[in-house]
Amino acid sequence: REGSDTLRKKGTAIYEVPEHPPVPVSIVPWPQDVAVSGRRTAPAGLAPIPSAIGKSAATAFGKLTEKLFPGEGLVRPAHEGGFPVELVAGAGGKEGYAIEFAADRARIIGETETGLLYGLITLGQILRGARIHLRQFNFPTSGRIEDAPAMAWRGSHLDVARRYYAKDEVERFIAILAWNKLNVLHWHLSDDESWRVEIDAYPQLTGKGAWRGYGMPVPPLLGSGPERTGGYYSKADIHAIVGFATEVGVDVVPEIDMPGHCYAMLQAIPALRDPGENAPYYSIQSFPNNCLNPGVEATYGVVEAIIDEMVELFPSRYFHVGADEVPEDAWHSSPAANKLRKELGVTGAAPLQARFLQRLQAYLTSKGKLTGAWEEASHGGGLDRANCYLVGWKDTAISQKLAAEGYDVVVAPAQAYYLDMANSEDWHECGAAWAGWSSPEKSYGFEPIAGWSAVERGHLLGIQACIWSEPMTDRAVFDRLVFPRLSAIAETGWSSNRDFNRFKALVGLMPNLYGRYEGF
Ligand code: TNX
Repeated sequence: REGSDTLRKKGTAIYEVPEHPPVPVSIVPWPQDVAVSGRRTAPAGLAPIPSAIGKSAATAFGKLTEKLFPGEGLVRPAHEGGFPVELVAGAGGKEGYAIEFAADRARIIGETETGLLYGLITLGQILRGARIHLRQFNFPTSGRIEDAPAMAWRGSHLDVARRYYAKDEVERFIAILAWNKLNVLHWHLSDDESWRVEIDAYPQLTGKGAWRGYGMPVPPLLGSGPERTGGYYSKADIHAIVGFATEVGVDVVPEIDMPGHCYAMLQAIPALRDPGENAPYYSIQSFPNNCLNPGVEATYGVVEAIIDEMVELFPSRYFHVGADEVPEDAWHSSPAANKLRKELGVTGAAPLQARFLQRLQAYLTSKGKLTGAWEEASHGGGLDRANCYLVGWKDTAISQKLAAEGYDVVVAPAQAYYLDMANSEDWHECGAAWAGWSSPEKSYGFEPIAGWSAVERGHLLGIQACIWSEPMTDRAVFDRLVFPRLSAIAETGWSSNRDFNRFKALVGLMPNLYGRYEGF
């Protein structure tokens, strides 16, 4: 058998395995302060021991590791040789923790269950590193780790409309988020291609809108068998998914994309179209007349009934209403829209869209929710800034300007944080390229808030990756596009001291670029 050295000389090695990584323990995202020493055989497993605090953290850690690394035995009771890990109350804030190492035990100190869970995740990563790369990584016997996140909102968006992800896949993804200390799933549940959430008041939304072949004008991207033509999440599925996410510290923010990207919804409920509209307009993705019409009064009742059901399903403070990519000539031939234009004394699409969004926001506010939207929600009059946040996806200069105007913002620039973009400029790489390509190094090195003033930073909630699913034809493509860039973004959101060489050494040793998620 050829050894890795031979393969490397022949130039076939995919990544370099550093003999001496720049850090002795494997942790991603890298903690605030690591001062550990000593070295012991990697323990057989971790045995979390809750005190007055830590019970939920221990349970969540068990579920997480079982989902991500089944059969690895990361958790093992102390009487079966598990390494005792005391979970105790102390300082740490909302998500921070400290770990103290001794030869025969460790202690995690935290103020919240999430902080303690994050301490366990760090310890689990250290254990896996020491097990799998025993020459390169240590399981320490003394010293201390102190940790807390740099940013409050560390998320990923996931588009399940262009591609259906089964419940287990969504939960696996949530587990990966938690393992990377990401704390928000922005869940894109509807689009032109489909509607994915069960709504009792309008069963046709999923009955018709969740499946390919309802009359969409572009051919399905997949279509390789009946099981892949669609699907949706029942209310029970959503309860289970949100319940799991909550346990592992992930806030699930649902998105129903409106008024644009609504072709599936309009196919399912054609009564929402203005019958007098007699000319087409096209979305950037070529869907004709795909926007809910702000001049059709019935729209508001339907949307409110949908929101009523969804706020029961999603406990998050936030509800995202989309607002991206409404064509400039939307509703140009609609008598109902033109009537509203006349009443408001406006022209074009943006003021009508703003009017629509303002009504949605007022409704969501009455339900106790903060309205989320893509950055275009600021067009044509904008939203009530006190009760919303915007996701900036174009140039970060726009996010900065929105922050200066008083909007809370989440920064997710397409050129660096859109994980559907290809990893490299090679023509045969999978992934899209309309926003350019982004290597892991480029995503890692991207400075989302360079040059922002203190006031602007005051309106920064944080950052997120966005995963659009047009190119996600299968798991291998998904993994290749999403990893390790998701972890690169996680480290930008978490760590106050970034270092690409350290990141690269850790990722290179615990690869997750190809095949199934390997973790760190
Ligand atoms: C733009 S970014 C979109 C999505 C597409 C994505 C593909 C944004 C808010 N809208 O509808 O899926 O590009 O990269």
